[in-house]
Amino acid sequence: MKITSLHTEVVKLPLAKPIPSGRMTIQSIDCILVFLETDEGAIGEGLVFTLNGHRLPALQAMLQSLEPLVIGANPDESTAFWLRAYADLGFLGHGGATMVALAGLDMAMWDLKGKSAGCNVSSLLGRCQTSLPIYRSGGLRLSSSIDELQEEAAGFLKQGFKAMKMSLGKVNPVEDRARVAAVREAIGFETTLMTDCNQQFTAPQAIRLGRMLEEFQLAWIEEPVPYHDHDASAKVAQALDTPIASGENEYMRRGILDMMRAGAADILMPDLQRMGGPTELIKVVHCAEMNGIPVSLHLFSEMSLSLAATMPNVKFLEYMPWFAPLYTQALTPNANGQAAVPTAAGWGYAFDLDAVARFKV
Ligand code: SMN
Ligand code: MG
Repeated sequence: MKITSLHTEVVKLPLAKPIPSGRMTIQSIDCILVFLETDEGAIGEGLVFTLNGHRLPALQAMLQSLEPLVIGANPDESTAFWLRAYADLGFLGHGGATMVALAGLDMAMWDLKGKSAGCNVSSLLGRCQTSLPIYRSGGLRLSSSIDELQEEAAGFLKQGFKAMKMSLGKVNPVEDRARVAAVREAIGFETTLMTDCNQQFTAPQAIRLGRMLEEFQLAWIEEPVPYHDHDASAKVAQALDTPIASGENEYMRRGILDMMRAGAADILMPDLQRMGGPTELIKVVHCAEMNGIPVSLHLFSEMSLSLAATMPNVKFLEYMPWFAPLYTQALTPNANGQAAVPTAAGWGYAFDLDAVARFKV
């Protein structure tokens, strides 16, 4: 089996309401869909994205620049392709657009591996879980009033979610505390509640806020400090009983290894596109397992689900509704608030080509 063509489509997913997040406001989610076709007629799919269309042409050009390496590659030898591309991209660096582009191709390659074997990606690696807890992300934002927070949280419960994440980062910690209290009041203590600071605090600020929030039994406090300041994150993790989660902004094994060595996070959150795709993500998650560190995979739930099914230390998947319009099948929580691992070949989630045409730029 040989890859005979690489095709990319750019789609823009506008948000009904802009989302203030950390130091930026998200207006649109701009994806590059990757299609790899083989000489046997199979098509493998991958998806990478950027926010607000920023540097989308650069990312697309980066993907296309790998065409000479991917054409002729055999998906059964995906690690060989990955290593060649990794080495080839090294001069520009193993982070940013280079690794995101590699991720898009590697995702499509893994889809092809499953499709050519006639099984889900989870079967290739060996499942240990058939469903995974998912949490609703993308809501409960800093811009919402207390009433809106409570209404939205109750709505997520009605949709079947048994876990959800809210943003923190008000200037006055008393305000953040009141907002968490309001969400807890709306969802009770049986629902899992995560929080995300999106790097807004210094270590002393985060420790102070974290202490004020201990009584709310948060599943975790995410990215309390700038993502690269592993020492500061470790200080926060040591000072608080509430687990600290981080890792979505790090690239490749080096970023995650540095975090592990520093004790920067109790829960690691590798991101499929920043890991350069499944080939590296699998190694990183297994490395966390060997070090006794639980993982919650960041975004990309439609693909992460099949990988997480084979990883005993993945305790949660993030469900961000942004990408749902692009797929033929919806990812929804079952009665236990878990997402069932798909059984269809490849990722088990396929692009809806009519929708892709509608969102195409
Ligand atoms: C997040 C990540 C990427 C884009 C938007 C929001 C956020 C999360 O940090 O963890 O969901
Ligand atoms: Mg986050």
